[in-house]
Amino acid sequence: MFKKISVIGAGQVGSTTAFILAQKKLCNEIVLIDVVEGTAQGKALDIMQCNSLLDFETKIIGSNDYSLIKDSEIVVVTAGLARSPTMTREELLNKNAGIIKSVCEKIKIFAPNSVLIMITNPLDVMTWLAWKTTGFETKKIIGQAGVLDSARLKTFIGIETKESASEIKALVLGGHGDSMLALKNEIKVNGKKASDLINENKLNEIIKRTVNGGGEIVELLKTGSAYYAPAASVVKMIELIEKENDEVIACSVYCTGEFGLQDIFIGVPVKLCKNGVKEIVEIKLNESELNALHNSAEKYKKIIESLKI
Ligand code: TXD
Repeated sequence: MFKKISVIGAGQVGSTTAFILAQKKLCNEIVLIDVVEGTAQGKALDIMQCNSLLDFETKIIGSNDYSLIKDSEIVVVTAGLARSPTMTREELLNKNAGIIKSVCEKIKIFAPNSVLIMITNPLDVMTWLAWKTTGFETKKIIGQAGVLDSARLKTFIGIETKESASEIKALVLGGHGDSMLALKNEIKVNGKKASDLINENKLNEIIKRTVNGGGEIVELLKTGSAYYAPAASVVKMIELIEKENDEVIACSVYCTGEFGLQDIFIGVPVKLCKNGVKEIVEIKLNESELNALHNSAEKYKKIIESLKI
């Protein structure tokens, strides 16, 4: 059990993360920080008032004061703007870059030993910016995207095969955007290859829906973007950081030659531990998968070069 986990940004993803974390009893204290006066305080109080109903002891503090994140083992960064229906993740770039820079400067001062989980979009770029701003060891900075994209794929495969989603294995690599890459051959339903159970057209349709998984929800909601599954994905990562087991998930992490990728944060298979990234798992990819992964990484390298900060 962690002593303290802080969540920066008490909007939809941040507050839902705190709400699930409290119920999972993963830490003694959650600090929720937001720039808007009252938002974090109100959400924290609301979540605390579930304690007798949902049976948890977690203390939840909401504040605008970053000094309260001191000694956090994990800091989750959700601060930023969400995508509107007409906005791509990349258009959010410069607005969110300014926010992430200011947030990470404070994390560097108040929680220099924490593991950082980044959520803000465009995810792979903001994860890189968090590294540049904090100067933390690369293994301590992890972007959340692949857990969510893989979960979306599992949901759709589960609906199609009528199997429980928890019996489905899937991995989505690459950047959190249109260039993400679902590993078709890795999709297994109760140990069987999905391609033996679902016809190719349908499987391709499911993969396409996964790639547009966030966009589909943005269009339905009209304002704001998805938050239940994104928050649950963060909590899953925190569980794995705690357990330090060998479960392999996809996260945006710093590559130093793995899959031939250099000097970039991008979604690859990893194992997590209390220090952050335990290991990047170099599973075998075919040539077209490797190309797709490299193209995705190149795309984000270019976006990083275009950053105006
Ligand atoms: O899988 C993923 N990585 C994603 C990412 C899945 C879903 C959402 N994704 C992105 O997360 C989304 O595109 C946004 O960039 C972030 C946060 O999404 P959310 O839906 O939570 O946005 P909200 O509800 O607008 O909340 C953002 C909060 C809001 O309360 C602001 O007041 C606050 O961030 N904010 C700040 N807090 C602290 N410090 C600063 N500087 C700050 N600026 C804004």
